[in-house]
Amino acid sequence: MSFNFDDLSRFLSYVLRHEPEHIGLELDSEGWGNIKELISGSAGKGVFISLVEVEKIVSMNDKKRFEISSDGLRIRAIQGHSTKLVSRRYSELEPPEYLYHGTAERFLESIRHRGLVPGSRHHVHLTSDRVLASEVGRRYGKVILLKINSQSMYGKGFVFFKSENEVWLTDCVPADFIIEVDEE
Ligand code: HQG
Repeated sequence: MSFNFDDLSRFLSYVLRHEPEHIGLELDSEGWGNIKELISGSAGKGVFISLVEVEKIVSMNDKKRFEISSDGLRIRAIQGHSTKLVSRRYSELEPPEYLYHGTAERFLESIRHRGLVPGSRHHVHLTSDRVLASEVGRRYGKVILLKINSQSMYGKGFVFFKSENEVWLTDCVPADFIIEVDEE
């Protein structure tokens, strides 16, 4: 079976963020796994990917989702994990006044009641880029853009992290800090 670049990139997201055991790959708590093991484990599942392709996916990735270690031996997803093997440390940072989260209309009732929760991932994902937030929400249906009063959350003691690829992360966003924005 042949895979195009996007398929391979999605496959890397799947194993490095969610199911490393699918290819028998070990990840440490910072998300690092051995590239040779990734390549051989993938081949064992019929996904043939060369070292050059891995390097190309990492360097050309639109959201800089992956990183290769400075010795060239290991690879990781920077954020977005759901696997319990990984528990990354990120830099704690004061957020801007507002951050954005794109979601689907069908989740809105629940979000109004419970606020934003991480679901299967380790954090709620936020961005300073409202266009990007809308694109993320669109993946799940009719998009709703939520503006998060992040500075006010921070003032109340909520902790924010920023990943190396500029994604803002926090444990939860209570409904009081969420403003529903009309995109049009
Ligand atoms: C929703 C992309 C019901 C939430 C992006 C979202 C991101 C609730 C979905 C990264 C809820 C979870 C993550 C509640 C939250 N009730 N639904 N109380 N609270 N939700 O995919 O943030 O392209 O796990 O709004 O850039 O959409 O993959 O999270 O719709 O950084 O690199 O539950 O994925 O990056 O969905 O996306 P996800 P997300 P990549």
